[in-house]
Amino acid sequence: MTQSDFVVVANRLPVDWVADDAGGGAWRTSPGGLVTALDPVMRQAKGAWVGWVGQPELELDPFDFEGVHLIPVRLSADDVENYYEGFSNDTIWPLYHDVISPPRYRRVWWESYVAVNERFAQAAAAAAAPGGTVWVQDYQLQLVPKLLREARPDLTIGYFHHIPFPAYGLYSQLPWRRQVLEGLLGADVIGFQRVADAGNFARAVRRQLRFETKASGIRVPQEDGSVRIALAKAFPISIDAATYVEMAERPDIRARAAEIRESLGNPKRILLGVDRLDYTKGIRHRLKAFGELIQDQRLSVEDVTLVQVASPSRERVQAYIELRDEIELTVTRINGDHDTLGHSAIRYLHQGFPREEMVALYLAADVMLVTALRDGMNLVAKEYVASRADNRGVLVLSEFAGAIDELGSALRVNPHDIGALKDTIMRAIEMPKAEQGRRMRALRKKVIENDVARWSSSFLEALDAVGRAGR
Ligand code: GDG
Repeated sequence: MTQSDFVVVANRLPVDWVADDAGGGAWRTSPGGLVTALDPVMRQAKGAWVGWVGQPELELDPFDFEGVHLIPVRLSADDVENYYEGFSNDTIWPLYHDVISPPRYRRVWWESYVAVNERFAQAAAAAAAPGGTVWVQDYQLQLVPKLLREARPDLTIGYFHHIPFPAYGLYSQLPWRRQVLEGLLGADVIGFQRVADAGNFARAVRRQLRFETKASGIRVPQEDGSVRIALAKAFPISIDAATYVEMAERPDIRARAAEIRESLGNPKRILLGVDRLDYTKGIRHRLKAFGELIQDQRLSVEDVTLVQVASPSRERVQAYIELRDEIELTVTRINGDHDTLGHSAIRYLHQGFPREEMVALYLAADVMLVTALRDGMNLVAKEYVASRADNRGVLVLSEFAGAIDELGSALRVNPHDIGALKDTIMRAIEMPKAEQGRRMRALRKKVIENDVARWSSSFLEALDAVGRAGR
């Protein structure tokens, strides 16, 4: 079996199986920043990627695709129910997003999480060459760093956490809080989105495990009496900004943006929300504020339309089923009360769209509403900014999204404060062009300078420094 010097381990492989009409099909790279960011590193290092293909019960041999060695991990239907939908998405996800929805603690889910993490760790241990580097991604695989270190002490191990790490008072609810911290501390570098996330993690380690921390370093005692230093630091993720800039300049995409405006009846202002349909994204708060502005007659449906793309997500998890019902009831009520025959208050789309269409929507939108109640980073905010090469448009950004740390020139809002949210939406709608330009230029500078390539290279440099120190 071939081994690689660089291995990525993520819940999902970076490919989707696209079936054709003739009963066959083909693999296609799944669109996403992580794949793009790692592509050059993967090709150069002849890297391997360990992950699930996204379909239960499918047993596949490793295969090469576009220069990357893909190593599928099989998940049974029970694994999907307990490890993925259960522990990952109904325990960790709500707990780490400040219990916006109550987390459910079920022992059978935890047992499955342990078993599946062991399977991923074994696959990674087999795939990595002696002295190689392994980069583990995200909250589904928090136990992998420790398991991997036990199996392969020769490896340099990184872990990146894409979602928030909660304050200790919340984290300490987790019945398996010690095991998860120990799992993560198996890594040499543990990356977070925000400085505050890294701080919450270090505090949990001090309180639960009594390990000492100093600046970003955590002193992890080893069995032989020595001490290993694990680094817990912020590496804010970003997007492939150049691709968005390019797409925003394409004549076909610009024409499509004009067509979108036309099809909405050329309103004076278009507001846009783009989110996975998730309770963390604050879609209900956004709809409430917008509905009240129309009700109060501060806005008219003749002049302003809200386009809300809510892409389908985790549709078998109960909290998501209930959220969808609630949002769709709210949209229907607002539209029913206020639509005219020619104009709709809200254009709601429970669909996924190609990336070109997303950029056309960004270009068509005068105001982008990112009202997350808690979000690791929020890439949609950065995509909107990168797309606005015309230096027009206003970003309304929640202070609970990681992106606010870099995007201070956005209109900052606390989405729980509906009164403030309404006023901020009005301010965005009425903002003079000169102020739009000033703010957008500052935002674009940040996003273009700190793109996803810089994110991955700064993480890998930190990891490499630790690896070299240990050799
Ligand atoms: C997690 C963290 C963190 C959405 N709908 C469509 C579509 N999208 C794309 C967006 C964006 C991505 O999906 C969503 O990224 P976000 O960052 O906004 O949010 P999560 O999915 O919750 O991601 C988050 C991120 O990981 C990275 O670390 O920022 O905080 O929760 O790229 O454009 N893309 C297309 N059609 C859609 O309908 N093509």
